[in-house]
Amino acid sequence: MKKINLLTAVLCVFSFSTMADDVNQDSRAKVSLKNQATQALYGAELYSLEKVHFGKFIIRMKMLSEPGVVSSFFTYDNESWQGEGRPWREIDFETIGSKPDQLQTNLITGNAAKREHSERMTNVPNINDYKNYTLEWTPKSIIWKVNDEIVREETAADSQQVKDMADTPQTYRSNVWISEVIDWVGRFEEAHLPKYQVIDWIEFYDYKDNGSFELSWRDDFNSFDTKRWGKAEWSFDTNMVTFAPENLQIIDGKLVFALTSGTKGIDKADFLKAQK
Ligand SMILES: [Ca+2]
Repeated sequence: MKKINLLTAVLCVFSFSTMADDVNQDSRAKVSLKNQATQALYGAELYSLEKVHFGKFIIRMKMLSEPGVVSSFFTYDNESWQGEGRPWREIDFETIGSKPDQLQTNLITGNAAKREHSERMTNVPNINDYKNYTLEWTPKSIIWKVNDEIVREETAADSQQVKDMADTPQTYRSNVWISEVIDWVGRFEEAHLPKYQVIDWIEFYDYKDNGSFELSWRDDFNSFDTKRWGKAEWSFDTNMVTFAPENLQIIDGKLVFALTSGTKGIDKADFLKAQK
């Protein structure tokens, strides 16, 4: 009897640690209560037309930390969602609205049927203010910085995900949306809308074989460059908003992403008031 108890105890410890490693946005989505809305919700997504393979991004951005909301900049292999053995490839900066001022960094590999996550949370005070977000992606490492301070570093020596990420060129994207998964993002308050995420500028640096980065382009968003960017018009599983081109507009040299309820579009006066 004693032996059985000991065995049970060992198994419990083992399954607890396994479960802890597996708790992520996908596992939470299976058990969580869901956010509700009374009207259609709209968000915005910017996506690149080109792909890059390694490089450095610096994004001057006001993220949106708000219950229920995910605000992001990320790289993504566009074919990931299709599954059928295709790998999933994604590197994320995201706010997670469940707690104020939380930045989630994540690598997603595996495939659509079983995504591998490595979510990490970092406290970033006043995350709703402008900050510089830097992503450095090389064959050897992936580094996330906020205002030039490293908040996370993963190396190919220690992370299979960093090795896996190196095999596929990726697009780069930014979006703001509302997740139905309360256990992940918190309880959404429809009355808080409209809300805004803002990008002032983005720089991209090519990765050189000698390990250095070289400035390739900078976009100040004084106009919308249709040769570089597209505006999404779709949604996806667990996302309560539809991405609407009307909710992604340039206002006074800033790229504005709006979350709205009931109607699409950005009320410029409301946006400017919200920036004060
Ligand atoms: Ca600008």
